[in-house]
Amino acid sequence: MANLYSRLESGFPQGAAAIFATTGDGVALTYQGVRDQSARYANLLQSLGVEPGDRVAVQASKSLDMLMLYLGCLRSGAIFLPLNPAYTAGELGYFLKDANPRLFVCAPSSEQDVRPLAVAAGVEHVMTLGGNGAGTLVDSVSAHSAEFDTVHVENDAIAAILYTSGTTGRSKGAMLSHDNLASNCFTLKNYWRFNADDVLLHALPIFHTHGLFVATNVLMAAGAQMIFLQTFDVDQVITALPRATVMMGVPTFYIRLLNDSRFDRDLVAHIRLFVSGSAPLSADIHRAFREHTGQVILERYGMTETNMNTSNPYEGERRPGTVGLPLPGVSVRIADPESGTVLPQGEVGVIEIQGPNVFKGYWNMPEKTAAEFRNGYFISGDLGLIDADGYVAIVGRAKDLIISGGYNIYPAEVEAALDEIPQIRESAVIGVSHPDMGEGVVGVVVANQAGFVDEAVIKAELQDQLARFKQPRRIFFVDELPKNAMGKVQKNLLRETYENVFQSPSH
Ligand code: MCA
Ligand code: AMP
Repeated sequence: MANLYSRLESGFPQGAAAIFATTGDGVALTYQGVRDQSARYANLLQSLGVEPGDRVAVQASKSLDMLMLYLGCLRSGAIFLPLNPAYTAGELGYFLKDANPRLFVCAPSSEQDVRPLAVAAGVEHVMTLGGNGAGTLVDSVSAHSAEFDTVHVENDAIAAILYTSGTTGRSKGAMLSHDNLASNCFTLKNYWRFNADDVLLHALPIFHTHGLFVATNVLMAAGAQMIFLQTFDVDQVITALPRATVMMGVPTFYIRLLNDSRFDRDLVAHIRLFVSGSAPLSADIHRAFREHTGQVILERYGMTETNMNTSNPYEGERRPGTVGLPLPGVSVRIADPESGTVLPQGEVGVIEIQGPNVFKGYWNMPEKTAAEFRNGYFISGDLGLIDADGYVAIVGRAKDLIISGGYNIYPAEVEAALDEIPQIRESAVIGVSHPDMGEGVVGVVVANQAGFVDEAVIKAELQDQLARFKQPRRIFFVDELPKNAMGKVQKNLLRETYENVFQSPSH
């Protein structure tokens, strides 16, 4: 099977002027520029001794250079490993040790702090990349040739590793092959009718499946163009929408747009598709969006490990509160969480997935990988049902997971950080309804008799331990945590107690 880049490139428009991306600053990159720059990055990687299968880790701001580095990795057979810039040094140290990249690319502003971590992890090369074209990586790449013969890769060759947290213990690196990514992006291109006339509004981060693979790969497969914004900024998005034909986002994007008086029917009348995913889009927001704009958001469902699994139809009913139908080639079934027995239609169970989209396993964790498959299906940890018309609805989670603004937060990781604080005896972390982020993180703690501790102290302690988005936005003190007979914290009771804490506008 061919390299993903070769498969994407075969759909690139031929004309020298065909635009790939325009940034918020008006900088344009053509498809010819993509061919040339990705070749330069592939040559640079080879000159550094990066070999097929070597990891190239990147923790930097969103930029077109970062995307070209991604394509350079594909072309040279290296494994692209993007990391959220919000991760703290402690979190980063783990990823570098675990993935052992040959090259680590960081922001110029953090080089001094993170270089020692890279050295300690045995990383051979450290280079820098700023969001504005600055840094040693960009300086070096210009000296390289714009000619490169994209390498042939084996069927299961890994194209990227994306870390996902887990309900217990350490983050796991999900290995995605060239075939995984190619199958999903061509399926989505056809399902969502992407074509060379499309202009995608891209305001997502590019260190996750959504912004990197779903948005960028699909766009390239169609030879379409994008408006490439640094972050989701309502003003910039509203300015750009008149030039776009498609937008992809997490529910928070659509909630924020609906709250802005400039966002109206006329502004989006020409848009052919709004896609939502990464977190539940409530049926209320779906309906409010339709009433306000006349546009019916298309909700789809995916995971880092599987890419996209289901989608509401392009033509046909997009049902609020559902994630649509299994994508062509993807098999979705509902199983009993304990036994794995497939349940009758309409019953609630754990969603299991099989198909060419499903990843090759967790990096260096064969046992964890084996534990998450049964009978050839990947166990998603999401609870759902399939209705009589085949639509999948997600009704809950078997995994203890919080999704805030489209980012996953595992309570176990936050609890471990809280429990490290000497003045805390024990803690429980829950997600409760948040009007902007969908769910917000709440910490409930029992203080040690001996020590005095308040919310400010705890927040200060967590600052260097956990990425900001994982930190509890509210912390409550209790004398004891509610527990069942087995000694397990009853999080459902805590969720009831604190369900309204984010309902005031200040949060
Ligand atoms: C930023 N903060 C957050 C989040 N983002 N806190 C909780 N949850 C978040 N998602 C922190 C900031 O550091 C800041 O901290 C404070 O919250 C307020 O920031 P604010 O300006 O309101 O946030 P923002 O910068 O506007 O970002 C919100 C956002 C962003 C636009 C929703 O988080 C985002 O782009 N989310 C998309 C995530 C995504 O792409 N997920 C896809 C995963 P302080 O006040 O201390 O400075 S892929 C996936 O899930 C699967 C495969 C799928 O199906 O797609
Ligand atoms: P991640 O591990 O970041 O890839 O997140 C994957 C998880 O996001 C899934 O297991 C779901 O719990 C959740 N998710 C993604 N899309 C949707 C959606 N449309 N509705 C509800 N949950 C979703």
